[in-house]
Amino acid sequence: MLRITTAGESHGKGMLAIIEGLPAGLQIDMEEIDRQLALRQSGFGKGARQKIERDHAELLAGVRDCRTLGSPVAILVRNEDYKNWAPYMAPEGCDLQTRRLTRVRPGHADLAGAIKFGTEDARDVLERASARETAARVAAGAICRMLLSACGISLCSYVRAIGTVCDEREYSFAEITGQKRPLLGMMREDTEQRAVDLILRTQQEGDTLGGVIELRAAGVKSGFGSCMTARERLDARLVGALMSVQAIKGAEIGLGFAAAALPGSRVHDEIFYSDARAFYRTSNRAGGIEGGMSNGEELILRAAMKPLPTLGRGLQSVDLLSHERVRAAAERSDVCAVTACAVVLEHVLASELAAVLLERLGGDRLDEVVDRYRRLP
Ligand code: EPS
Repeated sequence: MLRITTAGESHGKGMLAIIEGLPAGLQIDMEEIDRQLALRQSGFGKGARQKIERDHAELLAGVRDCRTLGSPVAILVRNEDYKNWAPYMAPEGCDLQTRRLTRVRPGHADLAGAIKFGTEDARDVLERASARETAARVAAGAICRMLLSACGISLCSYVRAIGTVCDEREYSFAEITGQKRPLLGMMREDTEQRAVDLILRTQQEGDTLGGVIELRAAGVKSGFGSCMTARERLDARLVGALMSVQAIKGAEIGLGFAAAALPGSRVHDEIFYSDARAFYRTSNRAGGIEGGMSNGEELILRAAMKPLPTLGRGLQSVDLLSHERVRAAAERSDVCAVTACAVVLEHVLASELAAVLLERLGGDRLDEVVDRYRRLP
């Protein structure tokens, strides 16, 4: 069974991921992991922190001469900012007063976390709740993606909306991989320009923005997931994976919420058969999943990211200890991280798909996994 665990605080020494259950013999392209980490750091609207970090994955265990051994794989992404934060974060002993955070931010984990874990300093909670953790998830997901790639499965994503700027068009997998624009991960120059203007205006107002990301997975054969138990349903697992990412407030598959307003004739994908193509469809409104199982069509998912909860202008809040009315803490912040979030979601999706794949196929060695996948209809 594939299992990924991460550890690490945003301003601690680094972010760590451990992947258990990978087959032996998977070739690891280390430059590719760093390329994906750099993509996660990209996107117009990110704040000062990304000028400090230059994420690099260090493989600590489970890989020898660039090939997995079948043992747990451990990956470390160091936090460059730790140099500045060691006096306040060092596990060995540190100053707990100077960077104490009690002006809890609406929308962040500060208040609920401080009460839950019984601390008088929300920093004890926010450091872990921070989206910095996604660096470890992208590093792990990049390796899972190499496993999927060996089976002929590929993923892509694009940013469909930032705030009110939305691109309603539909794009093919090839268009997304070939024409996506690097600045924001959107598809069209005009929407990108409007989104840039909106981000600049929002920044001046001390505010933040969210958006919508669309994800695709091509090459997933039919029969992954199952209708037999709730736990095995592929849609539940993939949406659960997307919702596990910081700031994601909604997720849908295929037509998603839009299906609720349409008659069945405009929702379900009619079935055809030819000798050349066997069973096939001429539409994919189900987003590649029927009855909790992949149906052989491309997987199509969308996720909604809320605006970041650290606002330059600070929202109305209450001090955790004095209970006085205050403006919420407003440290430096990103204005918009939707482009980075798209990269994170791709990797979280890759990790969950790899887990689903290995559960069905088993296999101690990559060649066994690949051979079993190829034999599937
Ligand atoms: C984050 C706050 C910001 C972001 C951080 C997530 O960090 P800082 O408090 O150091 O300015 O930059 O995200 C990352 C560091 C990252 O690499 O994605 C938060 O509060 O969630």
